[in-house]
Amino acid sequence: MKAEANSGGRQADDVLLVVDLQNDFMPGGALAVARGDEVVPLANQLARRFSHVVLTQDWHPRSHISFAANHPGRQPFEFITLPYGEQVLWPVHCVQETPGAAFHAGLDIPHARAIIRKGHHEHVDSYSAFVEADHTTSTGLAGYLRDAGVKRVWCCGLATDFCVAWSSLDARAAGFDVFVIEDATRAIDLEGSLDAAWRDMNAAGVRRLRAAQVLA
Ligand code: VGL
Ligand code: ZN
Repeated sequence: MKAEANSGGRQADDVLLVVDLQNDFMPGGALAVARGDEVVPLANQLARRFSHVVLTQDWHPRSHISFAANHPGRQPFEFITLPYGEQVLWPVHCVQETPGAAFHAGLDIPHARAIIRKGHHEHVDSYSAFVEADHTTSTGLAGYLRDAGVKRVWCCGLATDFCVAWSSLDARAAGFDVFVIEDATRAIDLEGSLDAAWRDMNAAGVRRLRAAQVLA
């Protein structure tokens, strides 16, 4: 990192995107990510270096198409093909207004400016905070960030290989410089998904760095 990027407080053209630090993704949750809780204090620490922080929140209706329970005879972690492409079938998770969809109690980012809720359309999943899985429906986040003068998007949270990866790839596609703070993420790693995600992120020019480089 250049010294300039390590200068403590980040400027108006930076945003920290804190992805899905919700109870259902924590150990003991419905779609637990191993050691996902370890990311929470680090996200809090990182957030203190950014004046602009946006949180994302996976926010599904109970009838959501990504839930194996809504596909008779199917089990969690199977793959199916939907009109918009391949979809992993997940355990029921992050149902709107349930405790599992709430942010981890230790998340402490009072100055977060916006919360992007995603996956709220019954028939379309959305790992990405920018564009839903139909590759068409925008959440509005890119326009919001552009209007706020943001040029660089710094990502942390869960899960590295799903919502963090898809969000960072879409942030790149929207023209932002993108950084994934690797040790402030944890992965699901389903059938090689973590390696595939890093391959895609590297190919897209997403920069991979450690929290210490941001906090230095
Ligand atoms: C996520 C699977 C399903 C994530 C959300 O936050 O990475 N993964 N829904
Ligand atoms: Zn989900």
